[in-house]
Amino acid sequence: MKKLITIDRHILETQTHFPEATGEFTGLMYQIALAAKIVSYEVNKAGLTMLLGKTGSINVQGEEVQKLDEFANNTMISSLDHMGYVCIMASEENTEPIMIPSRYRKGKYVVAFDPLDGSSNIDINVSIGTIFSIFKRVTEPEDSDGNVTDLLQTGRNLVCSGYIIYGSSTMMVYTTGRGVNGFTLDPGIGEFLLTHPNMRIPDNGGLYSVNESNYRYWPVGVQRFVSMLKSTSNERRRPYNSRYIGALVADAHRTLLKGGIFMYPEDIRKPKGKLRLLYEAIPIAFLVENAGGAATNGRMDILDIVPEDIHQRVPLIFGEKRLVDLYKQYYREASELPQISTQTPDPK
Ligand code: P6P
Repeated sequence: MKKLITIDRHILETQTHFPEATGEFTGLMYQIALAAKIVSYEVNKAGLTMLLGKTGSINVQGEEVQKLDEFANNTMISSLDHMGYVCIMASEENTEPIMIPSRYRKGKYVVAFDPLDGSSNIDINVSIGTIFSIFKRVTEPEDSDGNVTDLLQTGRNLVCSGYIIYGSSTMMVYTTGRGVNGFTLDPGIGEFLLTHPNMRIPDNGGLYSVNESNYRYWPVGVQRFVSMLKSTSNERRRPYNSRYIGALVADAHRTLLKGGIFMYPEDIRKPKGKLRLLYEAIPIAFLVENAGGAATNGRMDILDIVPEDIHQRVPLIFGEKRLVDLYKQYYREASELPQISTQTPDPK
């Protein structure tokens, strides 16, 4: 019988890489996997239990909060706040950092997460996901409340990052800096089983992923780069294929498995980009770099950016390193040109 490697066993084996590990990291990852199972169960029956539809409240992003958003957020918080592993958290759904209740012990880890990314796709049954970043606290003393300093760390300090994708099957993909591994939930036994060991981004995936409705607002270098990908003047001598789901976790998962490049550039309407640095760009960038790819904001590595705010937006481009490097070249060369507006004005 083929050896079944559960995520719990894999996490435990990963712990041996951390000589100072006290079991807290393992416990923290168990709790994230538990939250993932609970959210997966609800996502997969949402259509039946009327969890669809909106609660009518508005979150910090100015977006209508859907019931599954709230459920996923509450599940992540309640799974992580009481075990003594965490000293502070941040969530896309919470304006302020999430403090650990005074009745619970504070731990050495810091977790930032997007509890249900792509939630606008819930009602149309498109894959959605949870994304998380795990850091070690940088403030003292160990058993005190964490603070925003613990959250505003660069991706180079990550201990772990990952996502759960709720699609045709539920998968949890994570890295601790030593390769990327994917686990598929077997709902029959309630276990995540190792199905995608040592994920590596394929070269020459021949795919590009971007919302082209923003074309006229992009920097000219981005316009030129995407036009090149769609022409026959690229190295393939034929246009790249376009794939865009509009849910970051789904687009990231496809990029890890099939290659290509994903872009959410800044534009004149969103000068800082749309995606969030701390709990979207940084965790995805850590995964992509550990799978042999690259992630940039157009000028520098995502993992080198120092967050200034827990909800800070950032341009996010990731995928095959060759393509990401080419994107940066187009971006740099165009930015060195005299700045003339090439954005097509909106029709009167
Ligand atoms: P657009 C989903 O709302 C999300 O936050 C990400 O999951 C996704 O990558 C992006 O926004 C899609 O944005 O502007 O293309 O709809």
